[in-house]
Amino acid sequence: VSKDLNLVDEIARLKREKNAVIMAHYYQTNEIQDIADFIGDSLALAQQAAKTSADIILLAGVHFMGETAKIISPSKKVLVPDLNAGCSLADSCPRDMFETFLKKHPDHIVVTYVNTSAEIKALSDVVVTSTNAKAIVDSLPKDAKIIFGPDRNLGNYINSVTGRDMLLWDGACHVHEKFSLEGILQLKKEFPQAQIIAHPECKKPLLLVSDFVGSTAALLKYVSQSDVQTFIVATESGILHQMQLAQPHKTFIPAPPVDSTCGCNDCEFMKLNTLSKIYNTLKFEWPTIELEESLRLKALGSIEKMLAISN
Ligand code: CIZ
Repeated sequence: VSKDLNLVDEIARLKREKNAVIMAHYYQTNEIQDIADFIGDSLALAQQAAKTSADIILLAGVHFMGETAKIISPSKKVLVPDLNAGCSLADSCPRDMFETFLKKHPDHIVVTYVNTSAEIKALSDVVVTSTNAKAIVDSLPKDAKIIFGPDRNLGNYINSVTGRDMLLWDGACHVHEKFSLEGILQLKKEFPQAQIIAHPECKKPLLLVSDFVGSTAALLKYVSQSDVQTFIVATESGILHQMQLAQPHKTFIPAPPVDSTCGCNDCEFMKLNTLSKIYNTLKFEWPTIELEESLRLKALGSIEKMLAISN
């Protein structure tokens, strides 16, 4: 990309010319969030993908989010800025191993978190996000046997708030698992008025000391509605941008990771996306997300069930 190019203007021009829309996840960099037409968690992005009238969806997030958009909107061209932007949680649930696990428990309803590949969604009865996981599990018959995957921390948390005893797949998100409980409690000593707020993908000891647990959308809503002025935020640091924009006079402190050489918890996959990659992706309409139709249709069923319960 030429240095003279004003990327923000050029991206806006390409979007207009091509009837494209940019959807960005809360974990994207501030500059990407600032040029997005729509910012949200994966539930909101999926809902938006289902109703957009754009011809092209550029999904600034990680690969499974682009796949979800393509599953829902097959007639649209779905672009992602970097095909290497994967997800440690999705990778912790390979299809062959998950299929073998399901075969051992054929009488279970299969509930999977949206952070999975299309292959895993195709093996699932219903998909959930962290925003709607409790409501969807609550909607299942009380005596149902349930498998929940791939996030063991979210699964444990949903078990605790629903009173279920779901069988959990042993996966996790590397970003949410690396927060330092010690470092967070130290911060709490320095800022005794601050509240600790955490994403349910964090480990249980951290959730137990948190004042509020919720998805990115729920955390954002919570900080806007609360009278508290200072928050220690235990999720990927990208969400702090929208929190600060919504509440400019409040203080948001990113929860420290175990590795003290880096100040906050960034997801290196989310952060692979850049403005220049977005420009090139829109210009060349590549890379695209492509899915085999039979796989897409199988995955669609479990996403449609989720959207029907969430809408
Ligand atoms: O579901 C999502 O978008 C993720 C990955 C986190 C959240 O809670 O929003």
